[in-house]
Amino acid sequence: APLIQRLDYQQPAYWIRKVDLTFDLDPAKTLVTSKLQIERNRAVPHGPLRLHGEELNLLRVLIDGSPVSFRQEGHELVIEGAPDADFALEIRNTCCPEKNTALSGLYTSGGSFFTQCEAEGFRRITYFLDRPDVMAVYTVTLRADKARFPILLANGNLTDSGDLDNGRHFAVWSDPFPKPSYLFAVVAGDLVTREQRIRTRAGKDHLLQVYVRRGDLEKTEHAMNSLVASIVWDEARFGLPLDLERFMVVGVSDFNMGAMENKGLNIFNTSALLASPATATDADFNRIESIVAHEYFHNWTGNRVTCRDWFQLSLKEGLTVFRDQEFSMDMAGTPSARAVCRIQDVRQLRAMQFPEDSGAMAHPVRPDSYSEINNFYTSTVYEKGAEVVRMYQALVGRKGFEAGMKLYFERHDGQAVTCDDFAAAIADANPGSPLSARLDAFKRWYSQAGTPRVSARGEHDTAARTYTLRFTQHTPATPGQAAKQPQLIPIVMGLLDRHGVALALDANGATEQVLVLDQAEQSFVFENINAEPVPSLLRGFSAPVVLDDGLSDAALLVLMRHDSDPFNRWEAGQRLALNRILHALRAGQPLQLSPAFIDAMRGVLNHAELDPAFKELALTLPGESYIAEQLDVVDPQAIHAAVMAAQVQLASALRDDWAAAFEAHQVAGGYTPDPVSSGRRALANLALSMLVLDAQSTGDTVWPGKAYQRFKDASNMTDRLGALAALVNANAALAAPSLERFHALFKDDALVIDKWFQLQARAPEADGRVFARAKALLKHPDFSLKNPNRARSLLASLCMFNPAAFHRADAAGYVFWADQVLALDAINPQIASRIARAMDRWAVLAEPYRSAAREAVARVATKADLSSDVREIVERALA
Ligand code: DPP
Ligand code: ZN
Repeated sequence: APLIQRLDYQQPAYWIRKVDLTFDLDPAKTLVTSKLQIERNRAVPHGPLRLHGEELNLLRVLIDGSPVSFRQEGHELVIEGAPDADFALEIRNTCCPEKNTALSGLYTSGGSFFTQCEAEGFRRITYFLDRPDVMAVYTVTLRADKARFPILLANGNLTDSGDLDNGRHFAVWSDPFPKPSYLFAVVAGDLVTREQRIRTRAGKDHLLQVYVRRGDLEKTEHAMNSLVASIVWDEARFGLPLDLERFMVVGVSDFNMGAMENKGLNIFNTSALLASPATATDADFNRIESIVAHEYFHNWTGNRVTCRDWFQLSLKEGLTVFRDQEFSMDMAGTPSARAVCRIQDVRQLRAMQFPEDSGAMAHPVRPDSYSEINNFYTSTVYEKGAEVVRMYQALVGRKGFEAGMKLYFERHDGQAVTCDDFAAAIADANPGSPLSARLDAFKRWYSQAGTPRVSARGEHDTAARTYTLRFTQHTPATPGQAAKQPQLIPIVMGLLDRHGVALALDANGATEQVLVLDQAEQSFVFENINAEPVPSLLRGFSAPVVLDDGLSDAALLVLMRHDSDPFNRWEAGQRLALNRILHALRAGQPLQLSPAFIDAMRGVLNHAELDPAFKELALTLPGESYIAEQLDVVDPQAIHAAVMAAQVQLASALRDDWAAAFEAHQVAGGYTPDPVSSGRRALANLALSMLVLDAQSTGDTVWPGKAYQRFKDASNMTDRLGALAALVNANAALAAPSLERFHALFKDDALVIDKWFQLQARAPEADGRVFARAKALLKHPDFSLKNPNRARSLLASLCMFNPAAFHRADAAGYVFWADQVLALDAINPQIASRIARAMDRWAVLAEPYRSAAREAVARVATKADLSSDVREIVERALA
């Protein structure tokens, strides 16, 4: 596939203003009749009409009712003789939904029809100018067998429906809002619905519907509640109302992404929609709330204002992730619960985006080139993109940011625009802010890949009573970008004395300030500082950078105990642990936790005021991929050994405290996924896993027995899975019977069986046992490469989330990876290419992993008929 360059953007030669589609739905052969109102774009030179089309069978092409000559060039239908004046184009084609295993375009799942059009799936339904800057008004007629497909849905409002001959029926939908083709959607099948009517602030009535398969209805209550909460929040926080009479959400079990924001007809992976206390964990409930909100928020940030081209993807994704993160924090409520959300988001960023930003696929938030756009739905575009939006807010303030959003919609409602347009709106609404003065420097966040390294050193001058903070910054080279310019970095900070008391930073007595870095080296001087303070920098993780503040363990302990910023309290504890682990790894010595560290952790665990959810995060050691990020040469086995050693020591040293914590954090009464009770469950589950781990080394059988009992008796999935994980992760003797029992209990619930696969493939490796089990699971009757959730539950779990099981001296993990990527590529290139990314960072591996990993990537690359998706990933890896 050719490389597409951002700077090559040109407007299309034609606009499509109106679309009238008719579907005669049949799983084996669906007939699509498309009538398009087309207008030449006079802003660009006259040229042929080139429509995208893939995997289609073309039946006829008419212009203004008459046959016209055309040719097919690769994936394009080319019409030379299109009229200069407005014209009507009619196309008839067929496609084959039941053979569509790529799950892009129109496909079947569980006997129903679904679509996925973002980014370029519409061209697999019919010929079209399948690009986001072509926006049209759609009318859609669906015709299908009434018994098999009683529900017929498309975007917008239902304007007509009725019966046809031969047991068929029809429905006509029209969407009043012009939209790009990637937001088109159709659903047809035997589905049931949960409905709710709401009246919004503006006094308008709306119908909300959640459609799922028969039997799943009782699992949709949480999604519906989340939708209502999202609607209320967006109106309150940003003044953005629901603009549709009817808003529909549909669940499907075969889906490549989490969910999709099609106008008025969101389609969800069932994993991001269905929840009941018995089958979903607290984390699932949270994730569903945030994805339902995310897709709903796209209705403004993405749909009303969309992207001009796919290089601008972060315009809608970074912004919408930021919005869903803000929503989750507001829903969480208390400052502590908000901090827990923030910590979880940062952990995710560090685990996924930081490695991406330093690997073969490193790319700017607004990429410069791609050959397959599906490969750029990345954590850089999403999560780093959200951090960029968060920095706007840090620089202009919350009110200023809201004003900027208002201006953005005033200027661009109904348009397809760019990241530059967004930046201009926020800056223009905030003249005089540190942003508008240095907008060009700020926009380097869109153009430069790589995670900036910031170093900070403080110097206290006793005589002058000043404290000087000297910063340097540097962004490492990334593929195609050797030299970088300084980034604009907001550093939210404070100073503490050595007893933990916050110091005044200025004459007004403010104890927190935002320093804005924009040079390679910069200093800031604070006056009236009597003694060497402890700096608390990058509070709330105010910029997506790696900070080296050179703080001693003693200083970190002050922050951990006293910082007013809960994020930095957590961060200080993580840094203490990280320092220990890195020290051991660099020295090649066994890890030994210090008594001071153990005491600090005990202090956290037994603290009278800290929330259990916060404690759980503070007592969880840094992840293996984040530790790997700190090292120039990565030995996954050594990292795993160090983390396991730390865990065993923490388990043993705090044994009595864990036991007390476990007992003290039982949740009585019925299940609710609220932050307080989910925090208690999280801490109890961590305690239990520590106790079972400790029992493995002492030979104690009490705690494994208790875990087994809890596993059997649990009244909710969080506790049941927590107990099961404690047994499996410690390799307890009771793990095998528990896994068997769990499978038998939930064999008919695909989403729970996904957890069963995932838990086994993610278990801590010891003696190759986990890898062997994962390989055996490939042959399990419930395993299938065709269902993306199932494929990920085994393959991504092993290859991307279990480094010690995957990176083996005998290279068997890499052989497994290559085999599965190739097998999957023949079925579903988008999912194959996700798994392919497990090798992004092969070049930093220690030997013998490095050479063996490279060889496996090269082997995949030699396959002649790879998809363009996987080809781009492996070629970048080898470049
Ligand atoms: N469905 C994906 C998302 O919402 C892509 N738009 O992020
Ligand atoms: Zn999105």
